[in-house]
Amino acid sequence: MSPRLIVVSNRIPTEAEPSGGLVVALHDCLTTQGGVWIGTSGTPVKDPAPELREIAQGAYTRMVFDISEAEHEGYYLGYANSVLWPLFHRRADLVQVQPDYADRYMAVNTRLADMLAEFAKPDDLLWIHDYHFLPLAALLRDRGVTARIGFFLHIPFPVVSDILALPQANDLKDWVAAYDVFGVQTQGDVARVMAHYRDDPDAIFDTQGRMVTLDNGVAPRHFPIGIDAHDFAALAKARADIVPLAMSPGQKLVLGVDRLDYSKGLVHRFEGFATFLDARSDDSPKATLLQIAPPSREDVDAYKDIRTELEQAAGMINGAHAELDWTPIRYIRRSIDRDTLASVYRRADVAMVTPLADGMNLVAKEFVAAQDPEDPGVLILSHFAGAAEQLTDAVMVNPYDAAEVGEAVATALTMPLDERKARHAKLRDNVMTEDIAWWTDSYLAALRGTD
Ligand code: GDG
Repeated sequence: MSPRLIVVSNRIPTEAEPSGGLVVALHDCLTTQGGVWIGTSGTPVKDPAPELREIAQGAYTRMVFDISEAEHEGYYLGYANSVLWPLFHRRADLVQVQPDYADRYMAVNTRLADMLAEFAKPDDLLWIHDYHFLPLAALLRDRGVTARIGFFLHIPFPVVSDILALPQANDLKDWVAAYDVFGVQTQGDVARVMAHYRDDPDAIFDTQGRMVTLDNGVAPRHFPIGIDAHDFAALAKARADIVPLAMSPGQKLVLGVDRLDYSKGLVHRFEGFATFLDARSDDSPKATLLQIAPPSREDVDAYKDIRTELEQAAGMINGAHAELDWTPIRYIRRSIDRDTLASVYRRADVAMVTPLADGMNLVAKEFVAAQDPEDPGVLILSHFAGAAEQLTDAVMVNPYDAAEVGEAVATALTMPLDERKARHAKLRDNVMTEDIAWWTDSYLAALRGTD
């Protein structure tokens, strides 16, 4: 019998049939091998009980724990999303340092560690997800837990110089080193983790001076996350024509799909698209950038600013370039359902995935999977998306360089079919092979120590 798997993530799916790549993948592996999925209950309460509460049982069990209003502010909105998120996305300028943020973050992690220490058995496998729970293994080891504990960081690991802006910069090393597997998205992330330990007397180096393991014999490893590519390709094909897009014949569709987040580079993207518009001649194709941007974390100040900035940029660009039959930027600030999204991906001629920093970016992979291999669209991809390590046949751009982004749009819109097919075939091959099942299998093999 395989060991029981305990997955911990801030949010857990509440419906019996979850949707979304990662959630589905974890659901599938828990369903197959049984286990427990633990997360916060979602609604802050006055007086959180120090116990895990079972909310559903089936092929696996779902358990939640409560957090207080003050913890929601300090742990979730504060330390996780106003300290760690900006810092790890190279925006130290947006970090808000307040003493109670770190205290509340530690309070939530400590309470969870107490509950897990009581709950976990020595032969369980614990798989902790993301920046909300970085200290968990260190806290569990303090409580005598000997089970194997793995961590996966969905967002980029920061550069050493930025880590100094972290209120608990000294603790981060111990937090990382307490895991049996410290998983990150890319080789670049592995190098940044390693760099953090360069002066650590206990780190072990190879003959070329490269660090190979942390002091507990564990090395960070990269596991680039994938999508459920076969299913998504089938969905996009089946749904190709379900949505009327209100485009005139000959108009081209350029697509952006991102949570409304400053790390996604949306304002830079609009500016890049504007340089394409500035340079186009009357007979160039009329292209519309359709940006789908569901709001997120609206209680955090930095997210309010980005919304205003983006709306101003879209208004100015449309004011300058729109014609009676053509709106160059269409911006939808809400979520659309997955079938509709698949249909829009399928019909887009170009996707702009131009984050300033991104752990992986699943939109790039979804676009590739959704395209028709016989007449594929073109992916424009930022060097700073984790996906850039795998999707090297995209048109690569520096998202800070508006002129380069504008030229990439022009190149993508006029790319000959042969080149589009050749690039897409290689991209598709990667997305189909290194999919979400490959990712969960490789991570779990490492966590079991059987790889
Ligand atoms: C974090 C890391 C890493 C977006 N708008 C709609 C919608 N979406 C879906 C997309 C995609 C997902 O949301 C976004 O995933 P990303 O990977 O692009 O970005 P994050 O949310 O920031 O995720 C990231 C990821 O974790 C996994 O490790 O890749 O780097 O930041 O699936 O399709 N879905 C629907 N309607 C929308 O309007 N239905």
